[in-house]
Amino acid sequence: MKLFYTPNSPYARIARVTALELGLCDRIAMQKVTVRDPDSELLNYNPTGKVPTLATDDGFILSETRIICVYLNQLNPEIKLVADISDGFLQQLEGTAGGFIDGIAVWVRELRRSSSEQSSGVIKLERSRALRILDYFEKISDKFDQTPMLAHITIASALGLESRLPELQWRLSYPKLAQWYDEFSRQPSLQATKPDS
Ligand SMILES: N[C@@H](CCC(=O)N[C@@H](CS)C(=O)NCC(=O)O)C(=O)O
Repeated sequence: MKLFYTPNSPYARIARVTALELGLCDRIAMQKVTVRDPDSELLNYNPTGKVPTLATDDGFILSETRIICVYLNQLNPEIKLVADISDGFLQQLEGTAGGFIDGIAVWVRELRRSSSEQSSGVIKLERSRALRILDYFEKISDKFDQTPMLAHITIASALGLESRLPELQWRLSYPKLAQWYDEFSRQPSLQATKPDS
């Protein structure tokens, strides 16, 4: 198997942490690639050009972080990393975490555009979405634990974008979440996949 990634992609980070937590790294070749690049090697495999991409041993090319994590989890089903269908709370959290990272990623991308191309409407929308979700996470943070479930990994990967999103300034307003995040981030799989600041 081959996992295509970029070192700073929060989505690829989720797949990389998942592979580490499931103990699958000796079965997966990690292939660093470029994105948004017409010469990227990834385009020979996946027309979406997005990371993470997983090339499976049986010849399939998987896109989308959750699909990749579900695939990886079934290779080591003894660890339950993806929310089980019977666990309503974790499914809910996984979905909200997915909406959180999607919104933050849009916000970061918008800020990377030149200021004349940026949309203040998009930035305002994503800022309020992120704050709403952070309010919710703070309220339920006593239900978070340090188990590396997909929901937790997704939230941590999204919050890991803080270095590229100084406007977010979330730590003081969300102290319980910050405490959970700082402890969760100390785990070796999170440390090994830390984005460049
Ligand atoms: N919905 C996708 C999002 C993945 C994604 O957007 N990845 C970014 C890197 S963070 C990417 O590959 N961007 C390349 C591009 O936009 O062409 C997933 O869940 O995997």
